[in-house]
Amino acid sequence: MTQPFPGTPAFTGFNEPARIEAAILDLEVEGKIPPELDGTFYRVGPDFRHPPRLGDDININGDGMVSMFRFAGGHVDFRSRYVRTEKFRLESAARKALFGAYRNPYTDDPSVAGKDRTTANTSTVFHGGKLFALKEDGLPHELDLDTLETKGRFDYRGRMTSATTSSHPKIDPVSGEMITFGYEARGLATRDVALQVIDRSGNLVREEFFLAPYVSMQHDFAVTSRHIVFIVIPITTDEARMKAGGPHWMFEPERETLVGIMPRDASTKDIRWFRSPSIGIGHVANAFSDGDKVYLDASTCAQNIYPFIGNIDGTPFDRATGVPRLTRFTFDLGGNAEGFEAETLFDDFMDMPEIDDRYQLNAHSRGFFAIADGSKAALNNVGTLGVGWNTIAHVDLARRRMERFFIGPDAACQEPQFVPRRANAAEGDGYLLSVITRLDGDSHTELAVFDTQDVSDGPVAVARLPFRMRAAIHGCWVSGPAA
Ligand code: V55
Ligand code: FE
Repeated sequence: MTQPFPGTPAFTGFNEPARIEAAILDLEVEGKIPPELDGTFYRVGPDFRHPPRLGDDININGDGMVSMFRFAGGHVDFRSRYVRTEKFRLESAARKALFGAYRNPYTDDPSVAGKDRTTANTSTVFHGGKLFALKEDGLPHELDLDTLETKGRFDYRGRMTSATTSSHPKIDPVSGEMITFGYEARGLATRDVALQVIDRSGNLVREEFFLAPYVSMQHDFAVTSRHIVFIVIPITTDEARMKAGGPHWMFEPERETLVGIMPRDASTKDIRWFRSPSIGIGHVANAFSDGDKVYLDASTCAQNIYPFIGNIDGTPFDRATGVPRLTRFTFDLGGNAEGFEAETLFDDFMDMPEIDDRYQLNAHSRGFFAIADGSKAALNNVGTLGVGWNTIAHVDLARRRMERFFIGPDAACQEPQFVPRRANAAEGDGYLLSVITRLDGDSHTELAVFDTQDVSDGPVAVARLPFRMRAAIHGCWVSGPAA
């Protein structure tokens, strides 16, 4: 590489690109890895392969770097590898960035016109016996479960006709189906949304298109045992703006926030839209149906939730109205009201929600989060999604209590992953895995294992990498030995 990375926040400190593809047998462990932990923690995040074409960039535009921690018999093995997207292959051959701004093909080198821009950098999912890396602007990329080699872009044998599919699919623990959706489904800035259902064996069995009220960053959605919930927040696009080299997304608070709910066994024509003045709804922890009510637990803030997205009136990102808090929304399908209720469950600055996946789509009482505790020193404000998480939390929703652990100064933790202690363990009883990066003079990344019974006691084991990784975003746990 003949050019350095820029000295901007997205490329320095915790965000400095690492670009390390590694295979390490038996990580050094402090403490004791619980021997019953048997399976693999996969994750993916943005790690820029090349300096950005336009001089600077936003974190979420980095190339997808997948990593895996495989647990067996008290040992942990590690592997990391870039997803070989078309973008990655073209740019690697050229030894430089050819693609420009996030989701703006008008800023690309003409030599890559029409090529697949996706970075596959946001989440991993295991379904139908296959592991995928996901990004909401493209199709899934299938990965080898052992080597992380990219098997290729996956379109469900031609049956997925949408151009996109979400980074936040939901798996029904009862039927084994995966329910997901793609937005901008018929190309750049299109209003089309595709509802997609994949059966437990991995066959796409339903793809139904509808029009969103307006084109919006639909980063997450929700599913219950009986309903599907689409979320439209006022982060909007504008093709003329993109043509002029501007950003794909801007926050436009004059627009309403809309939540569309349909029965799973009905058509997208039956979506009923609930509405409110602009609020920011981000990651979904879970949702469930009870009688005529649908309950949705999600990270919510008053206005723009993403620091990396500009406000359309030119004002800077406002942290005061952008703090995500766990909020329970209630939608009443029994009445005729267009509004809905919102209750803040905790006042903490928290996001990256996880639950015990055995309770997905059904009533849950436990949750796991990353918190940015502003009362502690050394908060890094430029983590991958614009926040430096410094605290891991296990939340008891029934009692409105939480147990939390501050990971120490000069450190940032990532989305926790819950693993049940055993197949029939009680809800939330098990282990919590979180990757932590420390920049305290001995910069490195480590994987902390907490017992969910005693999160506030700190990790029971820490597996240490001999280098620093760039932070990942979302991941998944695949139980059992190597495939
Ligand atoms: C988010 C993350 C993304 C993205 C769009 O968390 C939204 C929000 C890592 O990429 O492309
Ligand atoms: Fe996400």
